[in-house]
Amino acid sequence: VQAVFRSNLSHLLELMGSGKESLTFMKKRAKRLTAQWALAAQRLAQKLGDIQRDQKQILVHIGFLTEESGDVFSPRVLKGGPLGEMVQWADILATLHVLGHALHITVSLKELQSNLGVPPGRGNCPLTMPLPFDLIYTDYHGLQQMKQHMGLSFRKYRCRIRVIDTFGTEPAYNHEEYATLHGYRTNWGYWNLNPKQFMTMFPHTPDNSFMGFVSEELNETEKQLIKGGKAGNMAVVYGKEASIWKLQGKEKSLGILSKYMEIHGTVYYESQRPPEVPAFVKNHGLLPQPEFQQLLRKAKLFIGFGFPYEGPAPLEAIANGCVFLQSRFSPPHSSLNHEFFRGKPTSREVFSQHPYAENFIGKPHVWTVDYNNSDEFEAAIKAIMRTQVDPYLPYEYTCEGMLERIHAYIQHQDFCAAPGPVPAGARAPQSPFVLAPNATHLEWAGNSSSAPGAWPPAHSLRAWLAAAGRACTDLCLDHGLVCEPSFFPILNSQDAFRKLQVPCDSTESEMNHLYPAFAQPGRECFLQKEPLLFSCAGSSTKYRRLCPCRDFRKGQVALCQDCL
Ligand code: U2F
Repeated sequence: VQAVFRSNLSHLLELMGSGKESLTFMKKRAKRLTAQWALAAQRLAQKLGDIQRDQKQILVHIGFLTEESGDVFSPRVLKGGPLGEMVQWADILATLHVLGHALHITVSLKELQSNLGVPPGRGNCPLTMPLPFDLIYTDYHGLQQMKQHMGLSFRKYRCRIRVIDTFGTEPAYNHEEYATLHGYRTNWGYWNLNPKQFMTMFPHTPDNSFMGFVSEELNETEKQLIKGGKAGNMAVVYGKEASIWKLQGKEKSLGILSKYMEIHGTVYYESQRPPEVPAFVKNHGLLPQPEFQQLLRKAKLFIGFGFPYEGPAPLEAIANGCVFLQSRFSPPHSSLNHEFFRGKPTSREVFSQHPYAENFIGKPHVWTVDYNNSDEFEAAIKAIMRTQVDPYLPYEYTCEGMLERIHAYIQHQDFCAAPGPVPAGARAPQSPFVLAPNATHLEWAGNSSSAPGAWPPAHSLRAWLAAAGRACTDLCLDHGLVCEPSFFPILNSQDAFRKLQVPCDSTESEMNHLYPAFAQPGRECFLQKEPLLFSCAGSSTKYRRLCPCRDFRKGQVALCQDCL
């Protein structure tokens, strides 16, 4: 059966069921965005032409909403709890539905079991049963539940699973044996999945797939209207929970801000004003999403005081013509030094409250400053008040961008296929690379048909030897490219080192998430022995890593030029 784009979401809304506050929030959102999805589907259909798309049978099991996992989020939907996850799941459901696939949605263990065909009363089913789904989208809670209730089928079918994982899982944490031996074992990781099966909220590391969510897009008339209607001295503070107002050192910056602007907040409260919120702040209480958007449309500035990390609201603010001002973290926050990230399966260092806004959007929309430096802070506020900005939304966060990306994943990502060429190891034949004319990096020289169906296509590969201490994620960005882990297997060879003129005295093949790499002392070259450990993330001053990079589409970092 062919998948046909859908512009009507009413069937999806029925499938989503009811009862929980979280589901109500998600349904309202999907319904409100119907027109945007429909228009995006029309545009993407035109762009793709008459390409063949199979309709997939897809199970979406939202583990964190099940009673069995505690469902801590639903009761907090109306109380200022995190809504970012709800925003994302609503958009994932809408995307899969609009792309024309057949959805089955479960938010309880019972529904999960009946969809998987586990006989009632047979908790841990030891049999391998045929799985009626091509794809399963779930989260870490759901993954655990499936492992417990699918018996032997879990092993067989786990390649069909996609794990929605807000902050991401780096390869070193995903490989069970390696994580256990080297101190990367956390509560979440070590599932031995292909790291690309984890799908993140922002493009944190290319080791995972970037899933994302959407923000509403304005048409030209709306943009002009909003620009005209801005209150030049109105600021809205980022965060719905009173606790963010207790963050250290905030009083001083708030005091400075209040000299120039009228400060608004959307902090949840029960009966009286939360004591943490100063009297000069105009607090609206937690607003329904559309009213929050209206507030952003009037405001000039959206300001973050360090928490929450990496949520959707700054993108919405920027899309509605606000400037986003946020604090720089120095030293950066990570799972090593901050409670919030502790136990998360990543070593990523977060240099500001919203690194995506800082690195992918930047000025004039995003200002990242040191809040401990009052002069720098005050200068930023003054400069912002003089700056005119247009509403801006990166393509990858529009409905069309999200549909395009997920379409490409469904069409091309296959983690069930027999593993590609085993890392070539020391006996590798000639690899299809040449040293580029400027002698700094390798380029692909094979014809593109040498790996039919390979995705992303190998001809977009370019490879460098990074400086000591540099991660491949950063090295590729330095060259205006992005690291592409699926190219590691073709790069992992003695021949690649040779062509790059790396002076290897010896070459070993070992398990290490930083390999392939060159160790200057001893002039040793190391190849990767375990394909699951290929990792864009990670660095050590001991090694110069060998890094595969690729190009990307403007505003769509997940896809290479020829990836559609
Ligand atoms: C992030 O979760 P949050 O829910 O705290 O993320 P936000 O950026 O605050 O925004 C979530 C949505 O809340 C909406 C707004 C956003 O789409 O339109 N909203 C609202 O409806 N009413 C209001 O008054 C104010 C905002 C992140 F997404 C999570 O993954 C993290 O767990 C969490 C902690 O870092 O931060």
